[in-house]
Order: sequence, then C-alpha cells, then structure tokens
Amino acid sequence: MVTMTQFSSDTAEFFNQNGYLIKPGLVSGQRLAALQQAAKEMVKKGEPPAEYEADVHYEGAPQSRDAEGGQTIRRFLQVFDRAKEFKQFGQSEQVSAVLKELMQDDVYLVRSHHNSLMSKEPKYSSQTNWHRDIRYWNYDCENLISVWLALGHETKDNGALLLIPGTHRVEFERQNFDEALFFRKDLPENQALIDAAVMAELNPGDVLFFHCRTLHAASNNKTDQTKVSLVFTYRPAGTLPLPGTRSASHPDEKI
Ligand SMILES: O=C(O)CCC(=O)C(=O)O
Repeated sequence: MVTMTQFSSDTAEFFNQNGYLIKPGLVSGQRLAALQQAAKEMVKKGEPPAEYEADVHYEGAPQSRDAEGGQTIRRFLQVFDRAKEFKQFGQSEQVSAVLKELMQDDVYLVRSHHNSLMSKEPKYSSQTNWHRDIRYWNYDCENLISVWLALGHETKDNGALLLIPGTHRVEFERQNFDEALFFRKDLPENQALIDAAVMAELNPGDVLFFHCRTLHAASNNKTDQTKVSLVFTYRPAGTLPLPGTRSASHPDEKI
C-alpha cells in the first residue's frame, strides 16, 4: 500500500485524472487550534443531531443503540450551523479558491450531505466498505466535491480514508455493486481496482478534496484515541439538487 501524499500534486489536472487532491497544511496555527477545540467540545457534549455507529449496521458496529457501545456517535450532523469555527472553515478563502479552480464555476456548500464532524471512536467504530458518496444523492450532474479536513493525525491504524484513483471516471455496471450500492469485493474485476487503492494518511490541517464518484473506504479505529475530521460537500452553481429529494432538503450556501 502506498500513501497518497506520495502522488499528490497541486493541479486541477491531477484532480481530474485521479478524483482526489490533498492540500497539505491548508489550515494551521490558531485557526487549526480553534477548530480542534470546537471539535473537542462537540465530541465531549455528544449532542444530536448525530448518526450513531449502531444506525449504519456496518461491520464492527454495535447491533443497536441499546447494545454495549450503542451510544457511540459516528458523526455529528449539520455542523455548518452549529459552530462558528466550522462555518468559517466551510466558507474560507482557502477552500473556495481550490473549489473554484476545480469546478470552474461559482460554488455552493451543500447542507444536506456530509456537513458533519466525523468522530471515529476507538472501541466501537466500524468498517466502511467501498462506495461512491453520490449513490444516495440526487443531482442533475454527478460533479460534487467533498472537502475533508483532518483535525488530528489520520493513519492506517485509526482508519484513514482509502481511495481508488480514477474511479470517478469509470462507468460501472449495476452488478459491480451490491444491493446497498457498495462496490463488491467478491468480483475479480473489482478486486483488481481495489488493489490499486491509496491511503490518505493526513496530518492535522491537511485537506483532502475528493470527487463524489471516487470509490473510497475506511477501516475502524484500532488506536485508543478518537479520530476527528470535518467534512463538507460542495456543488458547482450549475449543478442542482433534484426537487423533492433529500439533496434538496436544506438550503445551500454560496461561498
Ligand atoms: O471514515 C470513514 O469511515 C468513511 C466515511 C465515508 O466514507 C463517508 O462518510 O462517506
């Protein structure tokens, strides 16, 4: 397994080719410290709206919210409007400049998807199988980009994201995916692609940009420290949510 930073370059061309891009140290100093503090407080308070590990039924997750570890939060939701530090990051010049370059359009932050503080807990976190984020989203074009800010170190041991370069450009058949639209690991043709995966090992303040069609996965957290990441999704102005769907359920924010 190679780590992604070995391959990353600063260019839109790299993103268009690979479906991801890392900007090392995009956030630093006091701004990073303020974001880390806000995240720590949110995790400590443990307040909803949130998605619980038990809700997703992924491998390794507690069976139900009543089971041991069932109250483990996987991600805090709607965080753009829950902490001024998160809002500032989501609208920041650093983020919007990269997105405008990649999208070549005005950019909107999407409140309906991601918009979350991911908290991967040591004991009860689960494994996320290979998928495309767009699978449950509804837009008239599949060109959204998610922005993943590492607030701590993201490593193999604590469940750093794995991505398969170039898969945002691939037109798969329905049979490449299972019923829940996870990319099947039992097909040799899929496995060949999975073998080409790269790991996004990140330092605090590094930002990963990834396309909504890029296949990605992550393992559980095998350390004794919570891994925390802030994740927002964006769409170009020219891409619209389909009316009446969950993607249209919250107003988007022009950044
Ligand atoms: O960190 C993880 O477990 C993966 C999360 C993920 O892939 C997602 O939220 O789409």
